Amino acid sequence: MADLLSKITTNGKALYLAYDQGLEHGPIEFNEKCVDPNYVLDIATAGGYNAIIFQKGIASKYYKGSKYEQKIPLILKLNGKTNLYKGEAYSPQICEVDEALKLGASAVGYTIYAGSEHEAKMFKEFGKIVRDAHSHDIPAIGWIYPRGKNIPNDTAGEIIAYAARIGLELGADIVKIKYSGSKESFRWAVRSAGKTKVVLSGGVKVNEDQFLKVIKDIIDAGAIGAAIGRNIWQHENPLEITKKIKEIIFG
Ligand code: FBP
Repeated sequence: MADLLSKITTNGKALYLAYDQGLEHGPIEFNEKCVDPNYVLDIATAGGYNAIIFQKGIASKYYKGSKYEQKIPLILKLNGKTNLYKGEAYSPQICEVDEALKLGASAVGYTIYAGSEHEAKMFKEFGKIVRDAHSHDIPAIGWIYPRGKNIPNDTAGEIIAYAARIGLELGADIVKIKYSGSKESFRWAVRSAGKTKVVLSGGVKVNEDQFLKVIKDIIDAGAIGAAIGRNIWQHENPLEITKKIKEIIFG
């Protein structure tokens, strides 16, 4: 499994720059600078991130065939939804593994809203994605976010540990989970994920010290790193905070 992750890790650790929020939340997340995917690609390459995360539209227009393609690996997100959709949580698949490979992807990602009424559909789609990805020797990353009317607190310690375990059970190579609120509860999530590696999902932009403390907690707890967006490209100095985060993750 270590070989499968070698293109998107450094000594078993990882830092990914996520930029799929334009679909998930809309341009409300952006300012004049970070609305431009090239701005984010510049941060990712200059900051030495292990990979950039895009949906297929941005991957085809800004990454494939560009100067960035040789500089930074791509993780292609295969499903997505908008904030405008208010139904029970479901994120349909909008791209196949073979399309991702044509766009230059070194790994694929997929969001599962565990506990949602549509859980079964997402499990089925992800099952095929894991199979297809592994048949092409690339890793599959599960964004596992328990969500829906049955999940009153989606960041409770036992819920986050369950999310991590779901990743292991479904065959994800890496599981991307939210912070559970403490180092101890996150450690249990990492234990629950077993041989599936764990990365943190960032969340809304917060005070820098607060964010660095979370990064330290999750690394102490055994996570391999983080897949984050807003706390970086909304930051007034993205490369400065990147450097601090890398010191914690890579030592
Ligand atoms: P952030 O670090 O900006 O939170 O990005 C991580 C991420 O998983 C993105 O990949 C995704 O767009 C977003 O969070 C989804 O967040 P949510 O579903 O909680 O609104």
